[in-house]
Amino acid sequence: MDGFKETDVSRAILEAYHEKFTRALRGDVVIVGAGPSGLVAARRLAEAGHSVVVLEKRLSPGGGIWGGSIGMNEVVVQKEALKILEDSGVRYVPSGDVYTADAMELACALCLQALHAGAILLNLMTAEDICVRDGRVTGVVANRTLLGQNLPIDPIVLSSRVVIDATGHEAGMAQCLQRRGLLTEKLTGEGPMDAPAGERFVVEHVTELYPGLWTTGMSVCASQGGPRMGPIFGGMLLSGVKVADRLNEILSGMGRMQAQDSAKPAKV
Ligand code: 48F
Repeated sequence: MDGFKETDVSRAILEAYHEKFTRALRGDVVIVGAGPSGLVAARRLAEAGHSVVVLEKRLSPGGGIWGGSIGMNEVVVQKEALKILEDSGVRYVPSGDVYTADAMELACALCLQALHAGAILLNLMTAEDICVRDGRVTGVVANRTLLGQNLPIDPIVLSSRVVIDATGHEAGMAQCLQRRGLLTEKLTGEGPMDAPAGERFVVEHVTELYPGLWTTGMSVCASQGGPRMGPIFGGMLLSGVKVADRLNEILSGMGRMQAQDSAKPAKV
């Protein structure tokens, strides 16, 4: 147990993280936000053979799952999304017309499944801006959480063929484009609470907001005026599946990116 030096610990972390971060610098998909929609999309895209990086600004991935409703750590899921729970090994119990699952179990399972599928997850990493070249999103500008926001420290760039805005209520990547006047339609922000309508909206309106920038989860509602819906998660999970399935089709059609400079605009 004591046959190592303290510097061995530091070196091991530096080398492993350096290797992981180097792989993350260029890939098929960058997903900003490790909430339910982003993690489901990450797993599905990675399982299809795409290189996927998820950036999460907080210490813990899982987004809004952990807190359930006002800190009661249970989440509600509709029957249409039960297969996603089953595929992730998450247990659930019926409750009237819906089902409940332990929030901790769901957050941990989605995270583990995304990692085991091959996605790289970088926490404490805030996507602070987006890269655009020739009218197409080509990656994100990231900085260490708390660092770039508080000190004049330059960021780092991760390039990808597509970026998914899975930032939840913030719709952060879409906001970056709006600030530059690059979106033809103004972001409308979320509508008032209407859970059944919101659950439909978040799946039906998954879209490419700008060439190379897709939305999933609550950022779909936040960017296109869909209603908010509170602690019901079936729509978030299915929204992650939907964006992954759309991108699997598109990315497969385009072939693997050898170099970002050679990426061509997606036909959607
Ligand atoms: O908010 P979040 O869980 O998004 P979601 O997948 O799910 C929404 C539900 O949790 C809930 C709901 C249920 O009905 O309405 O709100 O749409 O997860 C978004 C994640 O993105 C991270 C944030 O910390 C959270 O973990 N995030 C937000 N902005 C950034 C970011 C950013 N600029 N860079 C990196 N991570």
